[in-house]
Amino acid sequence: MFARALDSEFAREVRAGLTRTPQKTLPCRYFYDNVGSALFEAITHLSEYGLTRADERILEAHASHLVRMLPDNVVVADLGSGSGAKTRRILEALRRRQVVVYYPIDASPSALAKCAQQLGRLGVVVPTESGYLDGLLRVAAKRAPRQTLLLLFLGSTIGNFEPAEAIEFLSAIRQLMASGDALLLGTDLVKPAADLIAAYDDAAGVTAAFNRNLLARINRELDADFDLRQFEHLVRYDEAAQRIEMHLCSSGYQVVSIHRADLIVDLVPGETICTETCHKFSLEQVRDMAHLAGFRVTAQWVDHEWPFAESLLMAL
Ligand code: AVJ
Repeated sequence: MFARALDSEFAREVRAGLTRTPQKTLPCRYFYDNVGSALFEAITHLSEYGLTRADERILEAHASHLVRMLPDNVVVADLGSGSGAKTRRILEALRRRQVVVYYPIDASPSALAKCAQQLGRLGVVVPTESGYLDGLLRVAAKRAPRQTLLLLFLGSTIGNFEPAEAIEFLSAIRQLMASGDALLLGTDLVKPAADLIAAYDDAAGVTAAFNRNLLARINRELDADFDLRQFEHLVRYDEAAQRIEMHLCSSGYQVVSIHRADLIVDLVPGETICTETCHKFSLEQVRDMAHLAGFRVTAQWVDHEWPFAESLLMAL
């Protein structure tokens, strides 16, 4: 009882996910500790994982056009900036016409430090270490009346939400924006199942290591005794739901103690823990989602090598 009163948010979410029936789950946002962020960075370089390169190609090809579609005097905020590599193109285009002020928002201090270091030469970088809505609230409070906010939500992180949650999240963002502000939304598009499976189950096993690291993190931070060798990386594509699912599959009967979450977990052979779902979209689904959340869609750019879209949304 007392131990629980002192629980961290991480401990509470792990306990809630691992006691869920019939499907145990873990929240994917905890993938990104320092090891996990480095593994994700490695994933973005894999030949099977075309998503990040597609995102970058679109920004490289269309950043100037995008900036021309915005009013003067723009400030840029970035939800889940990571190291900010993709954002560089936009800041470079913007810098040709105005002073750049850039607010990266990320939960990872190491990612923010890298971001400030890499983009600091392009303008004033004001890092915010926090969750998405919290960070946006803080940035919104700092902006001047005549400034237009360009909010970036790249990399198809929106795909981690269930469809109804995605609309709720975009609506919540909309509430923190002013009419006339812009949101650039990156979304991975539906493509052949084989390409998607390969992207999340790469031959070198980097994604498997990324997945298992979530258990390693629980071992490290919550004093648990997961045996990582007893868990298989498993990837499924649900065609009807248009989503990739990542699981960790128990190879035998196991009992795991997670001391700092005050929890003992039983697993049977073949039982899985669902660690991530990544929804894929059609262009029309992105537009519908945007409209339901209170935005107008003013442009959509598509990469055809790895079907991916960047949509420019204006707050109504
Ligand atoms: C960062 C959520 C966009 O869904 O592709 C990559 C995360 N997980 N490989 C994705 C991820 C496994 C990624 N997002």
